[in-house]
Amino acid sequence: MDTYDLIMRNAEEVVTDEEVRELADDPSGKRAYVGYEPSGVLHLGHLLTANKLIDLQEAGMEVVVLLADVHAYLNGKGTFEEIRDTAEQMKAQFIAYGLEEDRTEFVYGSSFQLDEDYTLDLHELELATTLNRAQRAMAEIQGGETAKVSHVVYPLMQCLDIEYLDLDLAVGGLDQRKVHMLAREELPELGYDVRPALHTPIVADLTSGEGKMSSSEGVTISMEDSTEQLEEKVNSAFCPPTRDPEGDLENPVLELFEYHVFPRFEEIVVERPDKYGGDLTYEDYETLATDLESGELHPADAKGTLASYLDELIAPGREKLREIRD
Ligand code: NAL
Repeated sequence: MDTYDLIMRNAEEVVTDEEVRELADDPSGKRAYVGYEPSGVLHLGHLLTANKLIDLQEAGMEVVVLLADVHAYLNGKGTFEEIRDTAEQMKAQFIAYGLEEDRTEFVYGSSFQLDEDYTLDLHELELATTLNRAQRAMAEIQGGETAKVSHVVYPLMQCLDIEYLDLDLAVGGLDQRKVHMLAREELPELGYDVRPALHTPIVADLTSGEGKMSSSEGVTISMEDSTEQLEEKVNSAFCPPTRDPEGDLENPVLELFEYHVFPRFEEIVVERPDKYGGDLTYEDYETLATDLESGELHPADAKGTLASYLDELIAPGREKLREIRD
């Protein structure tokens, strides 16, 4: 795959395409990053952006993972001490998942966000941004209440981080797009450069195919799931045989194949007894999706296969978590 295609694989949106093409022309030494509010257990939402970081490493870029402890604090996730603890666990799971340890820089937000220069720049941004704009940037991240002052400081700090971490590309889920748009607008006001952003899709809720899969509501798959729990969740997932003609409902089983399985495996084997036609081998997502729609691939076989590949992906992280907790 050429570098541009690798960078763009499974990206829902890039801003702007032209800037990303420029990066793809000369990726070596360029820095891409994702920020995560530390959380003790990684779930598929984290792994979707991690897959993109793995793509970017393969493309020759340097990867920065921001362990956003101050952001988590501003978002009410606990005391600094609790957040730090979960950040260490998060880091261990990312490495177990496949981020290359010696080519990934893990940075704590608190290691630079409390410095004087940073604070003064933050105040300048506060002065330049309306409350309304900052609240709108935060709404999709916080998912409801943005009533605290901390919730409007949060997106401004996220904008500044892009400058302070000296990044060439900001990566995030589609729910981060308003923050990245704010950054593109505001950073030049402070005399800083505009950086391109790449957004990954938001996977639909597993059981309904609607809205987004989230750890706070509904079902998500995490590093903590046993093989049996994983099978149970995947087996009860919504998996309509044909694509929704109205286009409102997604097929989460197909989405997981597309965003989580195909990027990490050369080929996917669906094991079937000979009397049901024998094994099927897929090298690309489209062929599998077409077979599911035509009936050639039964949803039950698709789900069983999905569960076993996901299990393989999370097994090292699950093992790591056990080690940490024992
Ligand atoms: C992402 C988050 C927090 C701080 C960041 C700083 C710079 C770049 C990305 C960042 C977490 C993200 C979330 N807002 O919703 O998980």
